[in-house]
Amino acid sequence: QAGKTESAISNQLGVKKSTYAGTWYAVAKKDPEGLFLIDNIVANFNVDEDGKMTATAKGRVVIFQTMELCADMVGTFQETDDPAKFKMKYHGVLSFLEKGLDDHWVVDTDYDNYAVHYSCREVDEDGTCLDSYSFIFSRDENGLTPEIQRIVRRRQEELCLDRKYRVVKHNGKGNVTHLDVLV
Ligand code: FEN
Repeated sequence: QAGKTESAISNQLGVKKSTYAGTWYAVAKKDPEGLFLIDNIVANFNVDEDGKMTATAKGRVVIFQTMELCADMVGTFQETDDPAKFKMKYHGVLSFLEKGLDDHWVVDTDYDNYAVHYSCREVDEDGTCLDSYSFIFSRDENGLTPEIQRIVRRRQEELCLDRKYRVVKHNGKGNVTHLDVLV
């Protein structure tokens, strides 16, 4: 799918990391190619005394096509020239879970209610994105107000990703630990 060029996304929003910290519930996501977190996705951002940002993310994954478990992921962030763009190095607490180094852009946030995240894994020669994922995060696991949904929808359009998002369900099974095989 055609993505936006990198330079068109940047908004030079300086992320106030300590204000951004805390719990964010994924309420919608656009999947990348391949394996990904399915639902019950909760991220927790933390900033230490030196200003270094780290995050954990939990979410349901299905392994071996039949078993579901709660993936426990850890990420550390490096800053870039763009104050809203980070490099996120991540891995799973369990070694067979995915690891990688992804972009992590905070496209828009009001810190209190919503955040629009975007990551491009593969950039084409012309600067457009060939493989991306994106999360819409909410401070409230029950979702976003209609007013904020309108803001978010505009951002999704700007990313050329409108209609590519799926709602992320939170069904209360999210308290399973990473070895609770449910099936
Ligand atoms: C983010 C919030 C900030 C912290 C982190 C985030 C990203 C997490 C990602 C997780 C991917 C997990 C996968 C798991 C997996 C942005 C939410 C860290 C990108 C893909 C399987 C499935 C099946 C199998 C093995 C592994 O590896 N799942 O057989």
